[in-house]
Amino acid sequence: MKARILAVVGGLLPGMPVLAEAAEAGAIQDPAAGWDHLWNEVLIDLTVMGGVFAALAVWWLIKYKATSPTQIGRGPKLSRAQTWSWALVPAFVFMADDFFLAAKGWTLWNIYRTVPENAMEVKVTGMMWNWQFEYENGVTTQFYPLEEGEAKGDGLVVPVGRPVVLRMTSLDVVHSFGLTDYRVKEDLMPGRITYIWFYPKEVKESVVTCTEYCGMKHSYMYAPVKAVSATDFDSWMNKKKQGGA
Ligand SMILES: [Cu+2]
Repeated sequence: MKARILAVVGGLLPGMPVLAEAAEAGAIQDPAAGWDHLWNEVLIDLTVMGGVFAALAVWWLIKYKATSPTQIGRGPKLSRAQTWSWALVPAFVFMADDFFLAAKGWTLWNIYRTVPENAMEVKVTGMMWNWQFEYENGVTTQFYPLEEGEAKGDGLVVPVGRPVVLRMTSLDVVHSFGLTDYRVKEDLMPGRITYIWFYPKEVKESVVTCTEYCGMKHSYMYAPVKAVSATDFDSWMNKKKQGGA
């Protein structure tokens, strides 16, 4: 049923391949692609609506400009039906667009909250002031930026082609895991486990930063997120296992 609703919503307008694609059974939905798609759509909507209002305002300013200082303006005589139409039709058009975007936002939010079954799980612990990543096999990595502009540790290494779910908590204060490249962000709190997932599709290095001010060395709280090929990931993991978790 949900898939059918997604397919109907996804098929409403051309240029909505992401949501239509999301309805395909078993396909991994990339939240980042959905986020970009919705963001672009909001920008286009704002531009079109802003353009319409600006053009009308300019046109009316010129059309109804007073031609002499003594001129008294006169409004057009509208019937009751015309009055209601002018009030309701534009309101309906713009509200319909708002609700349409809200519905797509809701669909995207559900994608963000639904972790794919084959996702690789990594436990993330945030603390003043570094990140710790623990893999399912117990291997743990950290990342410490040092005073001299150098750093220690691997950060988060993930294989391309497999979704990654992060189960996160904090040892002390509220931190926030902000991974812009994958369009994800979620808070970490002591005594509570929160989660987000993302889908690395190509080899690249990104940076996670703490996006909640957490004290003196908040700006030191960043770490590399390396998406590597599956073979590189396996050999990295084997080395880690040999070196002791
Ligand atoms: Cu922090």
